[in-house]
Formats: sequence, structure tokens, C-alpha cells
Amino acid sequence: MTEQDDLYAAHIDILQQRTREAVEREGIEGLVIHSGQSKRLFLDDNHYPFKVNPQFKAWLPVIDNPNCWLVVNGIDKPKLIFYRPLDFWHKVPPEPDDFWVDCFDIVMLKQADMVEKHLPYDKSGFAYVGEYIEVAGALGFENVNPDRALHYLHYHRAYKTDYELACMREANKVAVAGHKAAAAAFNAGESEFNINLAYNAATQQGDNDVPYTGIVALNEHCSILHYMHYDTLKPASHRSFLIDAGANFNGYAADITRTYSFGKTIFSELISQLNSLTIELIGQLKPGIDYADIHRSAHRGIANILVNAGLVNLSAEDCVAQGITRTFFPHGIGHFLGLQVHDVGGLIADDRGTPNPAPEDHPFLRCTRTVEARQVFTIEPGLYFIDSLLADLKSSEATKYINWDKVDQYRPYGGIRIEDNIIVHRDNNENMTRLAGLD
Ligand SMILES: [Mn+2]
Repeated sequence: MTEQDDLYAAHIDILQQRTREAVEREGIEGLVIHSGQSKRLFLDDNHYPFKVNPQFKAWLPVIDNPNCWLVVNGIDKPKLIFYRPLDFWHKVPPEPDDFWVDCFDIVMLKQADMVEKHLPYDKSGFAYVGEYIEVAGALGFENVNPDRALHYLHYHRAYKTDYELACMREANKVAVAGHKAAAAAFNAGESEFNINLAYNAATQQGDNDVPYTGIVALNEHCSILHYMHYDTLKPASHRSFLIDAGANFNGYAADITRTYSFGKTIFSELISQLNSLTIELIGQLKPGIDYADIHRSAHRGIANILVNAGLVNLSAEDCVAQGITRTFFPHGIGHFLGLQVHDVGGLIADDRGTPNPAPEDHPFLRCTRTVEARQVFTIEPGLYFIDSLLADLKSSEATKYINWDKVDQYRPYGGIRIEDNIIVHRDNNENMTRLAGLD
């Protein structure tokens, strides 16, 4: 057995225990987990890129194969129904022969609509877990995506197994190679489109392979939080570059952001201060604290930077109290990371799914959990010059505290975000992004 085999076998043991508890709470015998289906475009014969059910890829690193099924009850060896059609039009997945195969009883499925004979005969004891409710109905499942079981699985998914942590370290290494190539392309004066190509080439992952659409923004575009356009034209000058881009390893995500200045400018000093804040906030992560406290702490840090840069004529404390930091930092400080880039379970208080929503004054925060060992977070403070939010600030009472000439000097740079991926251990934090060699 290799180390990977050991880690993976232990991962499956933990999923089995969680499944056992989830099905007992639901009062059923087991779960039937559907990988998904290929979705056709309206009035067309082409298909959308396939995105696997995360509950399926939690079990095995098969992320590109629709019409597969898992039958699990937490006791018996999991049964995998593996789709392998006779098809000369498309690439057929190879016969399973990877490190994970020994953990499953595998049966092959040649035709998607012939799955019935491989599923439990009496469906009343099983719940369907997947997106295709009409398929579940046609197969005779009455219990679909049961809340109690899913809440239990989602809550506990926050505690990553050693196998999952190993996958996430690898995803960070792949993404870091992409970030380095992208920074070089920016310094060479490339367009957003070509910078993205450089990222894809270095990661060997295409736009449909990465866990989310990468943000590759030059100059003012850095102020658009979810800028998902790749401009093919080079701008007249390169001032700033924000890249929020990840990578996928065995179905697990990396989610990294960096911001660069072209040469030494007033903006590079701001980047360096935000970088220090990122490191400081990561240092505050530890078991027992409330993740939302890191978010509040980030607002104090942003206030300090705004005051030091002469953007706001107030004490840092008053800057936060007046709500001014929310103009410059309008998103959450981070989120769980794992099988999904914004991993589930961040806004529930317990494994029954009791809601624990974001605080009213910080509605975009994606995690309110108590920080514990084995959780993986992003920490991603930002500082932006967003025209619409600045206009609101200008027309508010607080306008008198703002040094608008200074604000205008920074607007052409757009904004900054710096995001690392952190494993919280009992005694220390592991910054996977920095350890993979990205400053
Ligand atoms: Mn993120």
C-alpha cells in the first residue's frame, strides 16, 4: 500500500461513518448518489460542460463522468455503478484502474437508462441524492435530498480528512504555478486574454477544468469584484493586475488571489500594506474563535490602511464606526474551501442544520462557524475603488471625512485583493499558498 492508498482508505472509512450516522438520523437504509447528467443547450445538440454532484466526488475523484451512481449505507462496501457506454462519437472513460478502485464494488453501465437493475429493488429505504428529481421519481425514489442527512454531511464536511488536505495542497501547488506564469505575462505587457492563456498553460487546466471562472483584471477592471471577461485588447498602459484564479486536484479546489502594480507606484505601497494585513488576519485564525471576528478585525485593518494612506481623515476606530470601510471592503473576509470553492456548511450552527446567518451589517460573509482544527479557509481582505460605492459615499454625511483627491489618484488602479488558503491545525496554521511558493 502506498501512502496515498492509506490516506484514501482512511478517507472512505470516515465517509462511511458519516453516512451511517446520516442515514440513521433520516431513518433510512442508505443513500443513492447520482453523479449527474449531461445538460443539452436549448434547441441545440451541444452540451454544457459537465459539473459533477459534489456529494459524488466526495467519494472518488471521478469528476467528468455523468450517469454514474453510488449506493452507500455506511456499513457495506460502497457500490459504484460506473458509466461506460459504447460510443464512437465521444471519448469513453477508461475502465476504472486507479488508486480508488479497491474501495468499491464496481459494476459497469453501458446504457444510462438501464441503471434500474443495479439499484436497490426496494427504493422505500433509500434516498436519492442528486440534481435530477424527475429521474429519481421515474426510478421510484420518494425520498429526495433529505434535509436531515444532507445537513449532517454538510456540517461534517468542514472537517477535512488527511486525504482531502493532501489533495488541497496539490491544488494549491498547481494554482501557484499558474499565478507565477500570469504575473510574468502581466509584466510582459500582455492582454487579459493572453494572461489567462498563460495561466491555463502553466496549470494545464482549461477554463472548464478550474473550479471557478478565473478573474484576470487589468487597471480599473480590478475594481469589479466578479470581473469575468477577458479583454483581448492590451490597454494603453499597464498599471495594476488582479488575478483570482484556482485549480482543481481530484475534485478539490484552490482559490488564490494576488494583486500587482506595474513598477513602483503609490499603489504598490497599498498592496504591501494589504499583504501585511492578510498575514496578520491569518495569524488570528485558531481553534475556538468565531470566524466572523476575523471579518470584523479585517475592517479595523482596512481602516488603518485608509487612514495611513491619507484617504480618510478620521481615527481608524471612527472610520469603522461610520461604516466607511464597507465602501472600500464590501465583501466577506473568506469562506470554507474544499470540494466546492465556496464549500458548504459555513452558515449552520450544528449538524441538524440550525441556521447561523451572516450578521445583518455584514450580509456577504459566507462563514459564521467557530474555527476548529481540520477546517480549511480562505482569508481574502480587499481594498477597492468602486465608482458606484464611492458615489454613494460622496452623497452621504461621511463625505466630509474623505480626501477625494487621494481617492481619485487611486481609482485608475481599481483595487486589491490578496487571498491565501489555510489549513487550521490544532497547534498551528498551514498556509498552503505561501508554502507552495507564492509571495
Ligand atoms: Mn475566495
